[in-house]
Amino acid sequence: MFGSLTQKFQDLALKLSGNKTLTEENISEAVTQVRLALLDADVSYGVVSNFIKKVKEKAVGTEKLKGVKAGDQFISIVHNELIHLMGESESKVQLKHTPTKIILCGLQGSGKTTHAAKLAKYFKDKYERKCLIVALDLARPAAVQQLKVLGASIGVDVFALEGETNPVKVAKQALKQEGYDLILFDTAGRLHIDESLMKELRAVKDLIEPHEVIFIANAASGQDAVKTAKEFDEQIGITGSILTMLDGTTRAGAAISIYEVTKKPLLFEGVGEKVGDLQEFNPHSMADRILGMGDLINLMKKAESEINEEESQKLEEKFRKATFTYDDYLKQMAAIKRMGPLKGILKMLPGIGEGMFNLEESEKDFSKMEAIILSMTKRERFGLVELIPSRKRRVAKGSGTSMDDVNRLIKGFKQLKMVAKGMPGLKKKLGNSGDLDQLSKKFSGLF
Ligand SMILES: Nc1nc2c(ncn2[C@@H]2O[C@H](COP(=O)(O)OP(=O)(O)OP(=O)(O)O)[C@@H](O)[C@H]2O)c(=O)[nH]1
Ligand SMILES: [Mg+2]
Repeated sequence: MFGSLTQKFQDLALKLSGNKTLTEENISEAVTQVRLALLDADVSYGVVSNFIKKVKEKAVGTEKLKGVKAGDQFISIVHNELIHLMGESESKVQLKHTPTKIILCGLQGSGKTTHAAKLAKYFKDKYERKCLIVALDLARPAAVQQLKVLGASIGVDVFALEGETNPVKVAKQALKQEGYDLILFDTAGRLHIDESLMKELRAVKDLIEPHEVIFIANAASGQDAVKTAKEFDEQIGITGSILTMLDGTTRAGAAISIYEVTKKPLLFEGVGEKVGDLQEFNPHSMADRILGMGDLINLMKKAESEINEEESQKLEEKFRKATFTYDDYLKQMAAIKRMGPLKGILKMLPGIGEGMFNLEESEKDFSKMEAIILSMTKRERFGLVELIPSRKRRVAKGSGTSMDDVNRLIKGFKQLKMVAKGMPGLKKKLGNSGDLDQLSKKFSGLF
């Protein structure tokens, strides 16, 4: 997501690592690089200047910590400031009212309709709320249809008035619907902000008296998203934002500056076209990702719901005793597979990223993998005998796969074993962020 930015920050830490202390002189190049990296990622000039000023003050004014490399300390200061820039703590949509009324607004194609469905699914699945989505985008006939299809796919009711052209009238009828805990209003978008759109939104907002007005920001549009957020906030009054299209963009600018500009919390991030592709926004986790630390927090949340605590502990033990077997490998791959598309999940892990092993292929070939492991003898599965070529040929034949497949599986197994063994280093890498012990414990338990 933030590929080039991440690489730049990692290079910086390396360059500074030879220094004993941070001084105005030795950080000047690093500071310039941070400035360029942020500008390159489309963060606005004003936000960058402010950010740099704070980083400089902290870096020069902070006493160097014993045992911490100067480069790491500098990155840690940048990390903290990034968190600060994105709002410090995780913000949640409050569901105190019945019904809680939420308006989604934003420019055309920013993801309003899709995110109305994603939010409904999220509140339904996670908080068991009965949701209604109201179609207030009457400009395009296809918009109502799009919502109905989405609603049906997640089992959520959609309210629409066929033939009606005034969104205020639709909203009025929708508010009379009873039995819902949460009502989400999907509004029309425009290519640019114009007076008629703002007028329509103000009228709708006055009638609905919403608890939240969420701005849907297309992160791929960089600084434009930030300018638009500011404009919507000034004209309509927003209560928070959702960053969408984060899966497709390399310009992190919007992500970084919307909070700074509106002072309204970033609530969620949209990371794909499917209704399940929604994550809670967490400034710590986003800062980790920007600096290339992987996305532990999100991974942990997914892992927590999918991986059984007892099982993780057993596996952790196995790793320590180096008795991790092909059977365990299969079990873990199955657990990871349950968590969602492999690629998305494993990319979040520090040190794995892309390229280490072909994740998409692994997912596609999961059943192949299962067949290969089940074709091994018990001794082979427990790693008691070396898988020499004649054994590999037998396994390939028995599982209806090729030697290449078998070799790939062995390679993946060995790599995973290696990554898992390196896990204690993870704790050090992450410094002192939050529930670290628990996180790294869970993390190593994953494999
Ligand atoms: N990759 C990716 N695509 C997304 C995401 N959110 C939405 N989309 C896609 O973006 C396109 C536009 O999304 P919509 O939800 O229709 O956008 P909208 O704001 O309702 O658009 P209008 O109603 O025309 O103003 C659709 O093709 C969605 O599938 C996301 O987080 N990532
Ligand atoms: Mg729409």
